[in-house]
Amino acid sequence: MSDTLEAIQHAALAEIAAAAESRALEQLRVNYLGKKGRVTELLKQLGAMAPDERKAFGDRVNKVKDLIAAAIQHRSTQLLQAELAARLASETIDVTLPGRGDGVGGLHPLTRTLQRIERLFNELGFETMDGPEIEDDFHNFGALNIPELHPARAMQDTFYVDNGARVLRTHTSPVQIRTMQAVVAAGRTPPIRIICPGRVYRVDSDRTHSPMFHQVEGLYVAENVRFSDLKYDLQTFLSRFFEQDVEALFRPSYFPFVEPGADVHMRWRDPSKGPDHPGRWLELLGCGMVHPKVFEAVGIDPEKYTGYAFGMGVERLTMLRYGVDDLRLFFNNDLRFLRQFA
Ligand code: 2U9
Repeated sequence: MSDTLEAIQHAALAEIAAAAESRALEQLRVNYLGKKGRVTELLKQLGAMAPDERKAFGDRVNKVKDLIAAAIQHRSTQLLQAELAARLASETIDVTLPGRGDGVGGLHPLTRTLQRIERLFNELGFETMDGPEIEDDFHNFGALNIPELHPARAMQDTFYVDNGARVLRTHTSPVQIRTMQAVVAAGRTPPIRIICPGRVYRVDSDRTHSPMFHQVEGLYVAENVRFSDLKYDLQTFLSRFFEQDVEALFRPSYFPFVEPGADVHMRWRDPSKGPDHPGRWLELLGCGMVHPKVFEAVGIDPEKYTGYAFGMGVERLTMLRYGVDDLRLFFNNDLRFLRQFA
């Protein structure tokens, strides 16, 4: 009997020491100490023994049982620590590796053009102003000499809000109206020299028109402002914007809010046709002398002050400067297009 007990103890301790993973150890616990384990089977023999023999043998078996249990516990701790160390070693991440998303981004081509136009006019003494994109009828149409039922309203069809009580502005001109009103209301007088960049809305959509686009409009009001001032300032702006001696042509045109009005064209040469080819006239923007009715609408005396105004489409100028032939590319958010300007 006692040989068997010693043999069991010896075998158990050797197998426990040799167990290479927690699962094998658990199997050993079942084999020796489980319900049908080898140590448990020995305890079952106690019933058939004489009382004095039973106590002595019971004590010995229990000691072996405790010994094996302690050995399993000890080995289990060792194995868990080793397994943890192995996992930590294999699952480490190298925090010094470079990250994947290291692109720096860039400004949208329209933003670049807007900032460029704004900077050039700021250098010519224009202050930047902005205003609401949802406007009332007076600021978008009435004050600009576009009465109800005027055909110019059809040309500037837009999106109506509040059952037609308000509109998405069709140009940034309401900002100039608001600025002049604010000057009058504050008891101040011209000169006023401002540019108004921003989003505008019209019912228009094709390769060169989008229902939302960007304008920069300018206004200069003072005593004795003349058409020649307008020509000089626009000529200066265009040459700086296109970084060349732009040859500009002012061709009479009609806008309700200016009189006289003009479209400005520049000579556009195709390099492949050589320097002697006359090129063609390309329309860039519109302008004119502020209509007296506009001054009357905001309470400025048209006998004392004159002014010029102009308006340009930012998408159009961006297309010309960068050679883009489809305006919708600006709004598709295709990185293959946008990256070229970053
Ligand atoms: C006030 C008085 C007059 C602004 C002007 C134009 C001519 C013009 C177009 C250019 C391309 C609009 O974006 S576009 O389609 N604009 O041709 N704009 S005069 O005249 C004003 C503005 C405000 C108070």
